[in-house]
Amino acid sequence: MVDPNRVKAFNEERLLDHQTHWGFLSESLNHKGIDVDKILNEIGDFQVAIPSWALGTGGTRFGRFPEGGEPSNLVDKIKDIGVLHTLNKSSGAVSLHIPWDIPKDYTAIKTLANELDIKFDAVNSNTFQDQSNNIHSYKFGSLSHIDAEVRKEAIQHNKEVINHGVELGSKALTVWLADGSSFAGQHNFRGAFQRTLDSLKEIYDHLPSDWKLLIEYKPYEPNFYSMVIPDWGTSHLLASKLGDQASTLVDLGHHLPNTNVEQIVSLLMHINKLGGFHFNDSKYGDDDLTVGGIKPYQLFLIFCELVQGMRETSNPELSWMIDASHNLKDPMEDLLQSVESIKIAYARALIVDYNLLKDAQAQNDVATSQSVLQDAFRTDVRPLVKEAIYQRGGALDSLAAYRDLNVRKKLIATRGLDSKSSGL
Ligand code: LRH
Ligand code: MN
Repeated sequence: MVDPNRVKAFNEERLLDHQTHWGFLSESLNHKGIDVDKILNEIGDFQVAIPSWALGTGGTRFGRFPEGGEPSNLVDKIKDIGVLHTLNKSSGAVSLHIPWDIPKDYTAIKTLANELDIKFDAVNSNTFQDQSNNIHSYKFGSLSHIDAEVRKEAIQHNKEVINHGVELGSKALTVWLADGSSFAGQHNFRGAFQRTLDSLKEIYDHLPSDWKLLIEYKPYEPNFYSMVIPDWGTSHLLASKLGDQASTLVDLGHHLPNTNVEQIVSLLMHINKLGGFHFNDSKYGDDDLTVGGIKPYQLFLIFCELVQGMRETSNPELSWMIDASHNLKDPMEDLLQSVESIKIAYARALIVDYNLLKDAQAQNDVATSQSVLQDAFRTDVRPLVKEAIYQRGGALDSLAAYRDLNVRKKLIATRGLDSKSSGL
């Protein structure tokens, strides 16, 4: 879809302007004693997994406004991620959702992904919808369901998702449960928790020894009185009872307003039980909006905890994934902007002077602690992110390149206006 030579030509027009800004920034960072080459490599190597369910227009219950040219099968989804990765050299992984994206031909899909330098990150199970071949309904839950036969079917589904992942080379299963209640008295909290734990144990025992089980929490929706796994504490309780291969997945949108998410991240890293992320942003609920589009300072503070945690704890390697849903924007433009926001937040967190911060914290010098962080946040690190991507053959401005190359127009020409992608 995207000819790398067109990306080269696109960059040539912008190189001089980039080098001016990059020259100024790298000099000022060097002046502060920052190891610029080390940061360039950390930012350049950093890959974010693209959700297979966010390459189309999910819409809301009130309406869906598709752009056209959506990928209606897994091959086209991998190809679209290939376009993103060609432009930003930062989207080298996909997170599949089963059964929305069951590969028809493992070898063909792996070959295509390999050609596009795309790896398979965590696979996601789905026991929040009834599939046509379901024997039982998940209306009243799945792993927590009062009926053992329903739990058995949900457990079997998760085992099958693991098997699909093993075929693809994935190393993690993400479990998010819609299980809960919408009316007080509808179910017994302790019973639901215990049934969920027992079900997860059977799934855990099916994990290959080098796999992770990522337990995703969410305070509400689609249940509106209680969720069986509403918060990080419950997710961690389950993960700690299951074993070392189980950890907590933090979806940024799964927090009640004003929750201190960076504190949750730091504590889970402190106990080596942070498994990964679903990056997005939100104003009110689980809005699944562009990363860093509403709370960029929170995203920066989260990465400050991640940078310190990755240097000072032995938390296992994390799964870096986006979880988004689109209705007003071109899905691929939104994903390009989200990946860029993540890299900008990470780069800002990497230029923080943590020694100065620790000294100020030791003196209870609050103003200095604040300014150490704000100095980094107020530094325009975009030239550094662009340089890292440019050095790997990507576009100096992935969104502008995407438009310049008329990608959406070409997709509509080949797939039509009405092609619909599976997912949310
Ligand atoms: C639930 C969730 C979960 C996915 C779904 C697509 O809100 O964040 O991660 O399974 O979105
Ligand atoms: Mn999620």
